[in-house]
Amino acid sequence: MSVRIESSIIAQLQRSSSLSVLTGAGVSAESDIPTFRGADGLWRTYRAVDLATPEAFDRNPKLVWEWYEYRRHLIEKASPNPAHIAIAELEKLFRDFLLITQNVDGLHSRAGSEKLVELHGNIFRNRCSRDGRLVGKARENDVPPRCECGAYLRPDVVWFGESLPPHALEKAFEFATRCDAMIVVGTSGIVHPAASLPAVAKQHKAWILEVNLEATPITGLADDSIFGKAGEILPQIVAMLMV
Ligand code: BJW
Repeated sequence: MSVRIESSIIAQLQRSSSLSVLTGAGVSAESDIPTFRGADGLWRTYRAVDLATPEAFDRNPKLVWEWYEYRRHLIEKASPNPAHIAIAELEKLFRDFLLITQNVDGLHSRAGSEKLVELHGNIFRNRCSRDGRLVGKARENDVPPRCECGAYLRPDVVWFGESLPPHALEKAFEFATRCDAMIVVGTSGIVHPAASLPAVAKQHKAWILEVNLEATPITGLADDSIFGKAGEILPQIVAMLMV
């Protein structure tokens, strides 16, 4: 079923020369990757504090590693959906563009996005849990595998209470202060600092469009909201921009 896109939304995008797109787990939902907080979200089955904190890893590294292995297998089997593809196409339509994603699944890159920052890391990379160095090959005898220094490897993702990668964070906030428009797609808008980006963009006079199944804390500050599936709405926006 197609959702009606107001022509004023298209006109606003046509007036913009720099566009930022902020994405969350909802953008990958139509690739059958579970979100975190929805009805079928990961946090309904698993507790964030047991799996996505440095303390959880210290307490039970095997449990945490196996949970990430399970998710890696799920993501490996998945393919980018029409929302990822539309966002990759948006990149080509704007002179100045930045995709800021909270997703760790790498599906945006697989869809062809190039100008992107991954705020919460990437589930397919590993780093040493002792000094944070990225590690390609691991000693596989243990679960989790170990770095050559003997410490466990951990996925290169950002857990609660940890700092975000400084370069990605800086680039995202810098772009938010100077973009003309920001599209916020498929995020519950509650995890900071990512959730502050729309407010920062708005303070700097950007026009904000939210695309989500439902209202979120972003809805109040968004200039326009379209409620529905990202995989249906974003391709329509791209098609209307290309007419
Ligand atoms: C669809 C759809 C479809 C579904 N189409 N839409 C300021 C205030 C309060 C707290 C803090 C603050 N600053 C920092 C904090 C602490 C904390 C935080 O934000 N806590 C809040 C929960 C209260 N933040 C941190 O700890 C961050 N670190 C940090 O700030 O360091 C400095 C510091 C530390 C401590 C105190 C102060 C400063 C780190 C955050 C790391 C988040 N990590 C995770 C896990 C990543 C690894 C992994 O994947 O396992 O990142 S948690 C999880 O949430 C994941 C996501 O990227 C993130 C956001 O979730 P997202 O993407 O929004 O998904 P959902 O499921 O919540 O929402 C999906 C949405 O899609 C829904 O709205 C649906 O409706 C929609 N949807 N299908 C369109 N088809």
